[in-house]
Order: sequence, then structure tokens, then C-alpha cells
Amino acid sequence: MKDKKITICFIAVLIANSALAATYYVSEEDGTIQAAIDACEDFDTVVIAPGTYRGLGNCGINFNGKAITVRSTDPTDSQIVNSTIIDCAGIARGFVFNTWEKADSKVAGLTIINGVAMVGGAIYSSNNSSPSITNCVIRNNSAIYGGGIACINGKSHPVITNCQIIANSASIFGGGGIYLNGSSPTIKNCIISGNAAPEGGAIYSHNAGNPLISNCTISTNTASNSAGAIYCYKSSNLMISHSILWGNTAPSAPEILVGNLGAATSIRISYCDIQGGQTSVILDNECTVDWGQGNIDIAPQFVDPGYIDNNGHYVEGDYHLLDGSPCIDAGDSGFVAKPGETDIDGNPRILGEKIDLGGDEFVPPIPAVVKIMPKTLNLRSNGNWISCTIQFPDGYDIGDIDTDTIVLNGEEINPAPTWSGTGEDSNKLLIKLDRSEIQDMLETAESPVSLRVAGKLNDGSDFAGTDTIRVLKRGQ
Ligand SMILES: [Ca+2]
Ligand SMILES: [Ca+2]
Repeated sequence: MKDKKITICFIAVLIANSALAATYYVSEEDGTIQAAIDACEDFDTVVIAPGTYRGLGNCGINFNGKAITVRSTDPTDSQIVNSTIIDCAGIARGFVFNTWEKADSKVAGLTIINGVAMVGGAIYSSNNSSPSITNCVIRNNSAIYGGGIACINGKSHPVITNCQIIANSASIFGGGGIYLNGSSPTIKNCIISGNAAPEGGAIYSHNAGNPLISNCTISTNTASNSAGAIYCYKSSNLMISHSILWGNTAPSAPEILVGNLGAATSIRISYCDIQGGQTSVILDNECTVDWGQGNIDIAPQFVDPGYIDNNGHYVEGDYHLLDGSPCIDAGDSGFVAKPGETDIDGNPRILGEKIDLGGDEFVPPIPAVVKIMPKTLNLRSNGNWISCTIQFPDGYDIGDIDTDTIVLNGEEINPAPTWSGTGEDSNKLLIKLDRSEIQDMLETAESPVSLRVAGKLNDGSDFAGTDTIRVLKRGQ
């Protein structure tokens, strides 16, 4: 009976909290973010309209210990996130957490740019503060330590999920993207790219802690001295899984450096795609790597990786996985996603057979049944057309195909396929391909040959299907 009373009281408090929770709206024309926060009580929300926010009250923002959410109008909509901008304009950083904030102090769906500070260019977390940072873009911020995010003074363990941490820089010490001092954050589903520092281009972590990194894509970060991607030392025992470390650069240890500098340090790595494999993990005296299951060293095949241009500037890339990437379904078969768990795009984890490596869970194309006629193609014979039917599973409409996107074995078809319509209700479409074009394409192919027809629907989703035909060479 006593237990029941406690439960009833607890529910009553929850109801009271949700009933009383207020939402404060900030727009470019109306108010500042700090003023809205100052008006808040625990469990309130500040919603920021799309726009660019600068100046006093819109940078150096401090929650002052409140358990509130500060967010854009829709943190899961990348267009909204990209257009809800806190521009620190080189005079301050974005957010400060220094008052024992916990995971219910949340920043979600904001873009923070041009922040500057000694430590933590965009976000600074210290003094037992462990906020949640979700769906944010942290770009072009700079500091001496921790160009993007800094977590210091121990017991500051933020949860950073579904964020893009791009092109931030640390000028004198380490952590172009993230700097950790005695911190044990969780960093999950993030793209960390184009960051630069003397040491630890992406992440620099030292003093006792257990940072957890999972499903992050860490690429094209640079260190001018060592540790292009990750530098951990002095018993910052880092654990990384289901992540990609590729194309990071440094004169020594382009991917990972595990240092001692006063205390042996260990790193645990499993289900990661790391350029150079285990030999890329450089170990100081007494330091160890626990090289777990499922690690690979195969080019990840990003859609369009970023790069450093001739002027030394980072040109942003697209770190989604291409169809056929070795990182697709390369994760732990025993991994169980939490209910509602997503990748950085909001796609469900898991899609396909298993969890993917990196921030992106690849969306498998809609499986089309492709049938090419004739089944045996005689390269000697002439004719105008090769025909091909594309059939979608029930529930999909073949009429949604974007006709400009059709490719055959990854190549554009010239001239474009001619469409032979089918009835409006049909999920099967006949296309005609220029015969001489296809024959030229298959001139050197070994028979039988696999032909993969792929393309996009008008909503951007992909479809693909494969058929196999025999080819009779001109001499045969
Ligand atoms: Ca998958
Ligand atoms: Ca995805």
C-alpha cells in the first residue's frame, strides 16, 4: 500500500510538471535566447525560430543549472537546423554549462558558428555539468583547446548525439573538434570532419575518464603534429565502436595516438573501419589497445568526402555511405537498438541486416525486379532497342521514378531510356534502351553479365534491381 501511494504521488508530480511547463518563443525580431532562458523554470522549453542570432544575449548563453530544452522549431529537420544559426561572430562562444546541469538540460537542433574562446569555441562544459547536445551543427569555431566542444574539470560528461562537428580548430594545444579533460562523455551518431589542431585533430582526451564513442564518422581531420583523429593519454581510457576513422592526417599517427604522459592508457576498438588497421594505433610506453571484433581496413566509400583545398581550407563533404560500402551491415550482429533510435539523418537503426559503421545508416534501395530482354545479346546483330521492365513491390508507385536518374551499372544511359507507359495502377514499367549504346557498353564484358538498373524516385529515395544476361561476342 505504501508503494502504491509513492507511485501515485510520483505520477501527480509528473502531470503537474507537464501541465505547468511553459514554452518561450524567440525570433530574430523578438527577444534574446538568454532572456528566454532567464524566464524559464525547470521543464520549460525555449523554441528559437529560424534566423541568425548575434550579439549580447545570443552568445555566451548559460542555462544556470536549469533543466530546460533550448531548441529550433524542428531539430530533426536539417533545413530548419541549418537555418537556425547562433553566429557568435568571433566575439564569444555559443553555450556555457557550469552549474551542475544534467542530461535534462538540452540543446537541440541549432547551428553554432564563429564561436571563439580560450577553451571550447562553441560549447564549454565544466563544473559537474553534463548537458545533452542533440542534432546540432557546430561549424567554424575556434579556441586554444577544443575548437568545437570542451568538457573539463572532471565529472562533466555530456551526451552528444546526431551532431555535425565540422571545420573547428584548436590553435595552440589540442582537440580541433572536441577537447576532454577528465571527462567521460557519450559521443554517438556524429560526423566529425575537417577539424584541425596541433594534436588530436578531431578529439583530444586526457586525465582519468572513459569517453564512449559509437557510430561516429571521423574523417578529414588534421593535426599539425600528431594524432589526426584521436589523441588520448594519461588514463583517458577511450572506447570506440561502430565508427569510421578514415582520411585523417598528421605527420605522426594520422589516426590514433594513445599516450602515457604520467599514466598508462588503454583504448578499446571494435567494429570500426580504420585506415591502416591495428598498425594505425600508435601506442606509447605501457599503453595498450584492446583490438576487438569486427574491425576492418577498407575504404568506406563516402558519397562525396570533404577535402582540404589549395588554400588549406576545408571543403565540406557528404559522408553518407554509397551503396556497396563495406561499412554497410558491418556492425555487431548482437547489437540491439533502443526503441526509436535513429542515425544522424533520422533513419531507423537498424536498416538492412545489421547496424552500419559511422553516423549514417544506409537506406537500402527499394528492391525492383528488373528483367532485360533479350536474355542473350548477340553483339553482331542489329536492332533499335533492348527492353527492360522494372517492377516495384506492392505499395510503391512506378510513376514516382525520376526519369533523369536512371543508371545502368552506375553509368548514365545515352540517349535516355524511352518510356513505354503502363496502366496507372501498375507497378511495372517497360523502358527501352538504345541497343547500340548497350552493345558498346558490353563490348569487353565477360558473359554472363550482371546489369544493375538503379535510380531515384521523385522523393529522393533510391531503387535498384539486377538482371543477368548472356553476351555473344562479335567473333563468336
Ligand atoms: Ca544496416
Ligand atoms: Ca542514413
